[in-house]
Amino acid sequence: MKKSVFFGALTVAGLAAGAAAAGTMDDVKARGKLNCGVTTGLVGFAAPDANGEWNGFDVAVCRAVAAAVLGDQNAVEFVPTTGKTRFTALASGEIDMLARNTTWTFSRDVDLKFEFVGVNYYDGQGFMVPKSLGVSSAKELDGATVCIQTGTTTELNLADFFRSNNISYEPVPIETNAEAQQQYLAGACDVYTTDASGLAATRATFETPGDHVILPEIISKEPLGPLVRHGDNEWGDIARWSLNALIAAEEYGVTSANIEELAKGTNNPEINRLLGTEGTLGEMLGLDKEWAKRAIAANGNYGEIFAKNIGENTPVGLARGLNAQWTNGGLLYAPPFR
Ligand SMILES: N[C@@H](CCC(=O)N[C@@H](CS)C(=O)NCC(=O)O)C(=O)O
Repeated sequence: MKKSVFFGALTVAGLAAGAAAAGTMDDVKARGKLNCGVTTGLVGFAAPDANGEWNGFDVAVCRAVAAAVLGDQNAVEFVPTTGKTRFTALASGEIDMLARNTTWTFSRDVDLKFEFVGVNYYDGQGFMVPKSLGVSSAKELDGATVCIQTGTTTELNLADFFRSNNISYEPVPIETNAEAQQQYLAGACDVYTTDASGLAATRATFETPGDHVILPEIISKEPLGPLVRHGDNEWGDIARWSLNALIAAEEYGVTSANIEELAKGTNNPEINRLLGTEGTLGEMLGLDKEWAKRAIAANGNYGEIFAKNIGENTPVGLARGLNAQWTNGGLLYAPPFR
């Protein structure tokens, strides 16, 4: 055990000390499987299909890491977690990483002692209401009942927003998105509030999505990304650079269609370092030369993963917006592979 962990009494108390010790990569290799925490189900982000196979934008991050480390994107045990249980699952060692639309905040880093390895979706909190409510702004929601998932930043932002606008609300606390959807459609609350991406994903599953509107206000910053425990930098590096490999691949035009060809060597040294035909980046991570090639080949580059799971041609229908590459006016910017 290289490092013991102390958790604040009100945060994730009562966990086995030392769960965050280094050696996660060795544990994952010995087990032959990555234990990856995801949601209990959010269409487009993480959800099992009819055969029980998990798919989605967050699931693809788990699969990329499994491909990099274990050579098999299917060597993943997907562990469903709620807003409340996700941090205990990670702190206790039940999961090796969490990829579950989780917002990078100060207290989750510094107090809960987790390391966010990057951002895979820049988001913000929004509100959805039935059209029949006749509301066009969140500021008109005085006195509304609001469905809200517990253990989330959503809860805290909601309180801040209503307080700063001098209006009141009645929370209807809920554990999972499925339950929130059910309660909202049953009229148990006037409003559902969560990350705007989550609202789009939820509305996409409604029988008549057009009966519901997403209000114009985005009341927070929600940088969503994968996280690991503090105290195991080697493992953090693997998760961070696997995500960066997906982002860089899009920037350099490396796709699932051309990766085999490009992996024979190109005249672009950065692509060569990324795909392992030049340099020793894999070795520096404790992996082989083709770690990033496998991570990218698993489900394609960041843009392919976005388009397939949540993009404008899917029912979720999200535009790239802030999640465009920096070369297209967005915030996605992978540091150099050198
Ligand atoms: N980003 C916020 C909210 C995350 C969150 O829990 N979102 C809900 C609604 S989009 C969700 O993922 N639900 C899936 C589930 O219930 O498992 C946070 O990190 O606290």
